[in-house]
Amino acid sequence: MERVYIGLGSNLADPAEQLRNALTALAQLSHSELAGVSSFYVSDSLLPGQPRYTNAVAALDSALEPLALLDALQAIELDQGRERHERWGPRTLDLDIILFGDRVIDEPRLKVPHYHLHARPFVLYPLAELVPNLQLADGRSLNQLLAECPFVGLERL
Ligand code: A4P
Ligand code: MG
Repeated sequence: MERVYIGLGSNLADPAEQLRNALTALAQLSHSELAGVSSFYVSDSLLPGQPRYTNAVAALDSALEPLALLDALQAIELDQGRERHERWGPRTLDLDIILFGDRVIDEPRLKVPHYHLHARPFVLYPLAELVPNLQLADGRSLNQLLAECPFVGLERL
């Protein structure tokens, strides 16, 4: 089993309900155990003109290989009515693999650590609830990233 952190986001169709449904689906994933969930946070979309997002981070212990887990997450997204129109468009559910153990993955379908981890308070602060003293594979600490990414515009539910 490896510890995986998954970012959840939704800004359509009752976002908090979307996140709760996604967590139920994650808890039922094969070869995996849901190990923890952060609080939910609401913030403005990074793109103007979109509804506000609700975000959270989940800790999953999984024996799945990274691409198999990505397939499973995309199946959950589709199950919950995700339609891909424009990149960064509004979505009923977005599931991102933030960290996968200590692995650094650079494949066409999967980049880990997630490429925007360091710049996104709605990922960093929920992650810090679950693992406050996290060290990243590149040597940076989560505390360092938090210091450079103020808790601005985030509302903890
Ligand atoms: N992919 C590569 N690496 C990963 C990974 N680590 N985890 C690939 C998951 N997927 C990964 O994703 C596009 C492709 O990325 C996937 O097919 C997968 O193979 P997508 O979910 O279809 O597209 P997307 O989500 O529209 O693009 P992207 O770049 O993932 O957008 P983000 O980064 O998710 O940003 N504002 C707030 N407040 N909260 C948000 O959550 N999210 C976005 C979307 C914009 N503004 C936001 C939020
Ligand atoms: Mg995504």
